[in-house]
Amino acid sequence: YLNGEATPKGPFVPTQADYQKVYDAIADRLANETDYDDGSYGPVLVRLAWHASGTYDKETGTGGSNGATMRFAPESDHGANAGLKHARDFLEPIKAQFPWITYSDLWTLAGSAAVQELGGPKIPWRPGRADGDIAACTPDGRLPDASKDHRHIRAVFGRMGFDDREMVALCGAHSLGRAHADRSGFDGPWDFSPTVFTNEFFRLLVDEKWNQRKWNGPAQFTDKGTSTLMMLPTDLALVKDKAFKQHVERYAKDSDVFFQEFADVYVKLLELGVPFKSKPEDRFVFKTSE
Ligand code: ZEM
Repeated sequence: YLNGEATPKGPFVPTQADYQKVYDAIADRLANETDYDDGSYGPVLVRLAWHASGTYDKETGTGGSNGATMRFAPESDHGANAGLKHARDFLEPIKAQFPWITYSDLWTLAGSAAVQELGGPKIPWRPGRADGDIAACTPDGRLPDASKDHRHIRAVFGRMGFDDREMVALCGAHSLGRAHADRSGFDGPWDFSPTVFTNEFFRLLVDEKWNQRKWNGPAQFTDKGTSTLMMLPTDLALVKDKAFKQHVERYAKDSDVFFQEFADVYVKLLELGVPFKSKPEDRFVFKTSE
């Protein structure tokens, strides 16, 4: 055994230090693999964790991050998951290095690590997810459709168990990354710093004037100032709906409030439907890399 110690009797039980090693390996790989989009795989890792979790249905208890069923078709082929193979493939060397971690724990841990490494708040995380089989794949249509309005947002996120405030906070993840014409059909970044987690998405929603983009693609919006940014119809629904808008304004005004409320609801998202044996107070807070 390692360092000539006696062979341990029971199965390997990873500790917080072991999960920190997984975190550190993800952070290293994020720092070294910069040949992607705006220089970081972080945004697409955040999206993988979200799409693995956001299939949850509180009525039936089906879906959620437990299971990592996006490894299988048909779920991997659902339109909403286009492009997430880049994130899953990015994590394969990590899985090979730490074969004891389940895919479902790895994908959510990576979502937590990516937010922290891109300058966002600490995302406390705990293990306990088991990988499922193909029979646990969720039906298509559980994730939100960007061409829809406030009623659709409330229906989809309500099914997961979120309230208005939580829905708005979660959508602040659009501070990160971009849309790809060859994935969703939409195109462009939401803000000027797509690899840094900030409240800029909310500031732009409030401060900019957004016009419908004139192009052949799906209806999306572009900023009047530079015409380089974009908003989805569902993003603009967050300022068209009064109850949503009050939270957009709070987050635009106060980055600390956004960071705190985002962290709480992203932790909740990543834990939907997981039959933990541990308690919330047992969550690990990972050390962010220097
Ligand atoms: Zn997104 N998202 N999202 N989102 N998302 C995209 C990209 C990213 C919606 C949506 O349709 C889209 C949340 C909520 C909602 C991220 C995180 C989170 C894209 C572009 C679309 C179309 C995909 C592409 O072309 O690559 C809708 C309709 C949402 C709610 C109403 C929530 C919640 C998120 C996390 C907590 C992230 C990080 C990206 C950028 C991915 C990348 O590859 O850069």
